[in-house]
Amino acid sequence: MDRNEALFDRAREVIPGGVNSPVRAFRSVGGAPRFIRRAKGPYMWDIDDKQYIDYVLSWGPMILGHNDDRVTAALHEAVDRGISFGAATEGEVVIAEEIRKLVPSMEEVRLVSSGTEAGMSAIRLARGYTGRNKIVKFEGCYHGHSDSLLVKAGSGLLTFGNPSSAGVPAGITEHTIVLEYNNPEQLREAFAKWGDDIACVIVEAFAGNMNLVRGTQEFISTMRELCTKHGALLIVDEVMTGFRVALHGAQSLFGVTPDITMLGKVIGGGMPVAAFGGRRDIMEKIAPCGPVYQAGTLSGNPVAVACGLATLKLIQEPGFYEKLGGQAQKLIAGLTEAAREAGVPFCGDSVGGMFGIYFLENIPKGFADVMKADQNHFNQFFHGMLERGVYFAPSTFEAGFVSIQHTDEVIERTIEAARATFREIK
Ligand code: KE4
Repeated sequence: MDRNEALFDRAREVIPGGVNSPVRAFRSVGGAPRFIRRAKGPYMWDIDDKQYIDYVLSWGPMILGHNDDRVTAALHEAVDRGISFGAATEGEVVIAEEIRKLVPSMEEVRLVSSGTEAGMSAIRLARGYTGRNKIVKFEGCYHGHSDSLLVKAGSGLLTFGNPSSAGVPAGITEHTIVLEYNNPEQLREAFAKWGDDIACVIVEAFAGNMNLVRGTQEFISTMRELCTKHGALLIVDEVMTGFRVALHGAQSLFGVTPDITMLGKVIGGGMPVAAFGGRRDIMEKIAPCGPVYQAGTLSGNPVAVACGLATLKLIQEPGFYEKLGGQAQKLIAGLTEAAREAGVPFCGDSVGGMFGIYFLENIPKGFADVMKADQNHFNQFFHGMLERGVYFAPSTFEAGFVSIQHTDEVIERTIEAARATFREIK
């Protein structure tokens, strides 16, 4: 038994499933998760000191690569001044100004500690601002684990959602309408039926939690028009896409202005910083200005903010996103060619520094397409690559990420490993 397996046995004695977040348990791919001991640049090393090229990057935050010296210097400087005060700090003002500069739709910004908190707060704010209860989300999108959002489509679409988790009362999910992603016609029907009762629509404009699935321009533009027409708020969840697909987020690529935007991951640079923000007249409803309560002991923590701020400064270097997107495209092109040579049905896509790999003939356009992917082929690929020192997300329903440290040499090593792995797939 290697040290990862031994530690996993110990972990399961004291932590549910041995992990602090379910996807880390390798349940859908099988085998023992790797317990990571250190990381630098595009690499991580597990407790057996085995090196991996990392395409998870802490699920997105490590866009500069792990432990960029300039970021860790900012962290050490902040720690030396104090770890947490529970009081206002200059850093919170500076990072809010930086976020507003980069995402102008966020006229005011409230920092929280996780994407879940950002989503939960944004939904409450939309309900408080509009005085309405119904919300619309889309099958395959994930916005954190708050009760209103742990919902699967009802018996038929255009019905209210049913809880997708134990412990969530039906009385909460009955206000959540779950629709098909990329189906603008169905969205029109939902607004025709309930338009004046809908508080908000919440969406990942590029979905990253059913693997990468691109929202269509028509889909995103239609929801903007319908929200405006019916007085509902459009919440664009950019926890994953923010500063990942482009410097100014997915909203800048679609040319759509949300009423509220959620951010996370990159804005913390690997530390727990997330945010929600939007139009001033909406944000002024948030306590202490208005009646919608929201709070957090470690919101805007000075050390976490220092890490996020250092990251946000460095991603603004000229050419950063052209290079980042180029590396993701090289990866996808190389993997696709390797699969073709081996005769394995496979395709891939990328948007900026975010990518999807699919054991399908064609790039998925929605949840139903993604569900047709060959899970067995994915699992063989995942483990074959892991053995060869390449760490992809341990789930076929996750997007992947590159950092600015994923150089041509790193990409080429990945493709070499893939050539050997694809040949083994049966
Ligand atoms: P957190 O509460 O995990 O910080 O963020 C929730 C969230 C909200 N919105 C989007 C678009 C997200 O992708 C996430 C979290 N993403 C997952 C990865 N698919 C985090 C990994 C995990 O759950 O361990």
